[in-house]
Amino acid sequence: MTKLWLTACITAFLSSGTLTATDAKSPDTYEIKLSTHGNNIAFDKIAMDIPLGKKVSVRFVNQASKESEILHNVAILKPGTFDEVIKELQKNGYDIEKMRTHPAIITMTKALAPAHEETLSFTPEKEGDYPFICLMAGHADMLGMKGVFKAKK
Ligand SMILES: [Cu+2]
Repeated sequence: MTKLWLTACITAFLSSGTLTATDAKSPDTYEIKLSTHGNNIAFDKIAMDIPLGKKVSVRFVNQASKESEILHNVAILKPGTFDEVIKELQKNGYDIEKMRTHPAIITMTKALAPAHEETLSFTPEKEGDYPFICLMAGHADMLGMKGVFKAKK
């Protein structure tokens, strides 16, 4: 009898656990649209507040004109790592794909041609300023193509 009751309890516990896990897979996603500022070597937004501990989805569109042929990307960095990322990028001759495995880079798009887009997502687990930068040669370091996501409770 006790055994049966226990089994029922465990089954109930397991199925409720499964339900919770399923629910946790579809939390509200905080959506952000980011683009270039037309043909300028700049993003259309410089600073944005984002919720802590929630999935943030960033849709980035290169809005430069087709004739401009300007490539852009977006890399989202761990707080406080801007200088080290730029140093490494300059050291490797602006090979942006080599940066993909850099420990300071949370996620990044590929180099995108005009009118192309890519969506990234990440979940800021710690309060702080998460820089987002364009890794193309000179864009972030010389022309200031960068901004910051401010993760707050
Ligand atoms: Cu750029």
